[in-house]
Amino acid sequence: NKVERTLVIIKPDAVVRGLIGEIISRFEKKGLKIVGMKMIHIDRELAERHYEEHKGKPFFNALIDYITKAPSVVMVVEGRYAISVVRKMAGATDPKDAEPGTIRGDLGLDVGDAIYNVVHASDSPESAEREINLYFKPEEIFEYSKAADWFYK
Ligand code: YYY
Ligand code: MG
Repeated sequence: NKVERTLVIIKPDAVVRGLIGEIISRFEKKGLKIVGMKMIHIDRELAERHYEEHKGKPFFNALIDYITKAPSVVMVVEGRYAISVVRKMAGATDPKDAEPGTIRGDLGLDVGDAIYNVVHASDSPESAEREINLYFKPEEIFEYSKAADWFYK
């Protein structure tokens, strides 16, 4: 019964396509708790820090162009096994391979110079901690009860 926090980014392609509500709604319906959320236009410096593990790869520059092309919505999402659950909800990296039922499988297909795939989700406890700290100050993350919390206690 491990409660985790993970970083989700609703990427620029999803924002300009009007999919913010659809994506947030999936996490809410699953029973995950949004404990931090804001819209930001990610700049190149932040993008390069976020994706530092991919520096030097052929798609790196196109990936930075993509993620800085329009505003994003960044969220801290909390819940039981949230890191792996949200990765599963996101689906495979390339939307053409992502299963229907997943966010990428249902909402994406076209790509640009990089793989435009609607959302980012942290892939491990270490990256979740690093990425949450990259985008959020402690006072931007909230603790609150949801209506159904009492039921599980
Ligand atoms: O974690 P995830 O987003 O599913 O994929 P990563 O392998 O970490 O790659 C990060 C990001 O880079 C991916 O969401 C799209 C882009 N990308 C790409 O444009 N081309 C690739 N061949 C691989 C990844
Ligand atoms: Mg990744």
